[in-house]
Amino acid sequence: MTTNKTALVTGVTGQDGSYLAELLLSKNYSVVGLKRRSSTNNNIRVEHILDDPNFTLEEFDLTDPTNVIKTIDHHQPDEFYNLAAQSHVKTSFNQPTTTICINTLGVVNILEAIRNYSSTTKFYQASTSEMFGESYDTDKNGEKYQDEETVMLPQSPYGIAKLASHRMVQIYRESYGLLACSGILFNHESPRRGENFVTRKITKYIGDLLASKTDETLKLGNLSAKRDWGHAKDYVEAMYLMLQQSSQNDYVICTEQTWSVLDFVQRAFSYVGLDYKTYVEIDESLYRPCEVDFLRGKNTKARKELSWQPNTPFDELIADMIDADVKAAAVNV
Ligand code: NAP
Ligand code: F7E
Repeated sequence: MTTNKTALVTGVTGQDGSYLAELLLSKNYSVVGLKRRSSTNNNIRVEHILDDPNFTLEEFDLTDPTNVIKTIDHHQPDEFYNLAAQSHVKTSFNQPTTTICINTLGVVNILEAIRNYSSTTKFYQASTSEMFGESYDTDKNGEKYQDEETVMLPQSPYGIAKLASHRMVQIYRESYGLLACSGILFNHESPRRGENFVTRKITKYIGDLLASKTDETLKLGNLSAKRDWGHAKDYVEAMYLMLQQSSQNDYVICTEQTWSVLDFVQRAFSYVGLDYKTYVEIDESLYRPCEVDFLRGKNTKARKELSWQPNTPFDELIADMIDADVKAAAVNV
C-alpha cells in the first residue's frame, strides 16, 4: 500500500506518541518516530509497530537546535507532532531548568526549523490544562470550567514552560503564517500511562496486589485534587483532526467531567471488590509545593469544529487500566 503523507512524531516512546503513531499508520501515513538516545531499551510502547514498513525510528533530541534543523530539513514532513516533554509536574519543581529547556526552548527550536527550512509543514504542539493553574470561569449554573478563553495562571514550572511554548506557537502562527496549532489537553490516561502518574500508580498497585507481588501499602499524596480524566486513545484522534483543518487553531480537549483523586482510588479498588482504606496511606512528601486543585474542561469548540468527542467514560477508563495491569502482573509472576 503506498503512503501519501509523512508525519514526524516526537515523544514516540511515550504514552501519546505510541497511540498517535498507531493511528497515523492506520491512516496510511509514513511515520518517523523521533526518540532521544537512551542507554537501555525503552521501545516497549512501540515494540509492536517496529516491523511496520511505514514506521521508522530515528534518534532526536529537541534541545539540540542543529539536530532539529537537520531532521526537519531532511524529511520536509507534511505534519510534525511535538509530543516530547518533561511531562511530570512534580518533577518540574525539582528540575525547573531541564523542564524549561525541553518544554519551551525545544519547541522554539522546532518552530524556527519549520519557519526557515520547511514552511509548509503543519505543526501540532502538546499544550496542557496545567497552563490554567488556579484559574477557572463559572457558567450560569455556578459550575466551574476552563475553555480556550479562560485566563491562564500556571502553578508549576511545568505549566509555565508549557504556557511559554503555547504562546510561541500562537506568535509564529500570527507573525509568520506557520500552520501551527496547540491542543490544550486535559489529563488522559491508558494502560500505557507512565507508572509515576497517579492513575497508573494506583492501577499497577492493584495488579501487583492481586498477584501477591506486594504486601506494602499504597502511598499517595493529595487525594482531594480534581481532574478531568479521559482516555489517551480518544485524545490522539483530536491531535490528528486538528492538523486536518484548513486553518490551524487551538482547542481544549477534555471530557467535561471532573473527579477527585479519591474518586479514582475508591472506584479502582471497588472494581476488584476491595476497600481502599485497607491499602492506602497518605504520604505528605508526595504533596506538591503548589497544587492545581480543580480542572474541568469545556470542549464545545472541538465538538463543533473538529466533530470530536470523548468516547470513554470514567469507569471504563479505570476498568481498561486495571484489566491491563492485572493481566500483566499475572503473566510476570
Ligand atoms: P510521556 O509518556 O511522559 O512521554 C514523553 C515523551 O517525551 C517520551 O517519549 C520522552 O522520551 C520524550 N522526551 C522527553 N525529553 C525529550 C527530549 N529532550 N528529546 C526528545 N524526546 C524527549 O508523556 P505523554 O503522557 O505521552 O504526553 C505527551 C505530551 O502531551 C507531553 O508533551 C505532555 O507534556 C503533554 N500532555 C500530556 C497530558 C497527559 O495527561 N498525558 C496532558 C496534557 C499534555 P523517553 O521515553 O526517553 O523519556
Ligand atoms: O497527578 C495527585 C497530584 O501526576 C494528578 C501530566 O500528564 O496531566 C498530568 O499532570 C493529581 C495531582 O498528573 C499522587 O497531586 C496524589 O493533583 O497523575 P498526576 P498531573 O499532575 O495532573 C497534565 C494535564 C499534564 O499535562 C501532565 O503532563 O494526583 N496525587 N498522590 C499524586 N500524583 C502523583 N503523580 N503521585 C502520587 O502519588
